[in-house]
Amino acid sequence: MRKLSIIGMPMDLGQMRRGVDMGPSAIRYAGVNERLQMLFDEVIDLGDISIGRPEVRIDKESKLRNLELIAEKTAILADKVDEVIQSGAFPLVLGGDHSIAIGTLAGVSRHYQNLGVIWYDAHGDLNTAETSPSGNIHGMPLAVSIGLGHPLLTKIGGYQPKVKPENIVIIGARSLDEGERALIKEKGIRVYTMHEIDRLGMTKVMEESIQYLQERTDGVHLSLDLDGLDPTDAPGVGTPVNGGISYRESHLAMEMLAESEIITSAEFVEVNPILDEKNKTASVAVALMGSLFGEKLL
Ligand code: 6HN
Ligand code: MN
Ligand code: MN
Ligand code: MN
Repeated sequence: MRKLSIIGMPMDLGQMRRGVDMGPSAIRYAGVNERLQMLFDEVIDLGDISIGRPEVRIDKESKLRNLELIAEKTAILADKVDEVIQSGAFPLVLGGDHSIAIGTLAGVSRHYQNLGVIWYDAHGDLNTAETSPSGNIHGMPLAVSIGLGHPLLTKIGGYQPKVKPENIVIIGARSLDEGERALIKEKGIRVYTMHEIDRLGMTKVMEESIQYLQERTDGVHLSLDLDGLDPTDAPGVGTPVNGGISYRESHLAMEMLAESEIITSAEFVEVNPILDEKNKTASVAVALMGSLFGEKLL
C-alpha cells in the first residue's frame, strides 16, 4: 500500500520577504491533495506546523536572522518527518522558505545510513554565517546538513552531519556566492549548473545524477526550490534568477525520477503567493509533484 503524508511548514523566518509563509496554503489551493490522491492508495494531509507570528530577532553574535526560532521550529519538523517515515508513508513537505530543509533533512536522515540529496535550485544554499552576504538562513540549509554552520542548527537531533557532501547533487545552479564555490570545490559536491544543463541536456543530467546516487545512497531526498525554474515559469519566489530550468525540463526531470524510483522523501519550497501571478508557481509545484509521483501523459 502506497501512502503519502503532507506536512505544511509555513515558515518565512529564513529570509526577509513576507508571503512565503503562505506557500503551503497556495499549494493546497492549487489542488495538491486531489492531484496526488490519484497516485497513492492513501494521502493524509497532516496540516501545518504552527509557526505563529514571531518578531524578527537577529542573533547578536552570529548576526543570523531568527536563528533560535528556526532551530526550534525545524526541530519540530524533523520529529514530524521522522514520525511519517515510521508510519510507512512518504513524507512530502510544503514550504516555507528553504531553511525548512534543515528540519526535513534532520528527520529523514535518521532513517538512512547513506542519504542522498538532489538540491534543485538556482542557489547552492551552502553559506555559513561567515560567507553569507545576507545573514538569511534560507541560504544555508545545505551547509548545515553537511555539518557546517551554527551549532544550534547543525546539532538538531543530536548528531551531524545529516548528509555526506559526496551524496549531494545540485541541479540548476546559476547564482553561487564566492564562499559557496570554494566549499563545492573543497568538498567535491556534484553540481550541474545551467551551463551543464544547456550543454548536456536535461536527459543526460538526470541519467548521470540518478546513476551517481543509485551507486552510493540508500535513499534520496528531493529538495526542490521553485527558483530553480526560470522566473517566467515560476515568478512567485523571493530570490528569482534569470536563465533557469524550464517547465518542460523540470517535468522531464521529475518523470525520470519517478521511473528511477530513487526518491524517498521530498519538499517543495520558496513558493510565495504574494509575489506570484495568479498562483502560477504553486500550480507549477503541484504539476511537478504529479510527474514526480508517477502521473503519466498516456
Ligand atoms: N534560497 N545566496 C544568497 C544568500 O543570501 O545566501 C541567496 C540565497 C537564496 C536561498 O533561494 O533558498
Ligand atoms: Mn534554495
Ligand atoms: Mn534558491
Ligand atoms: Mn508530465
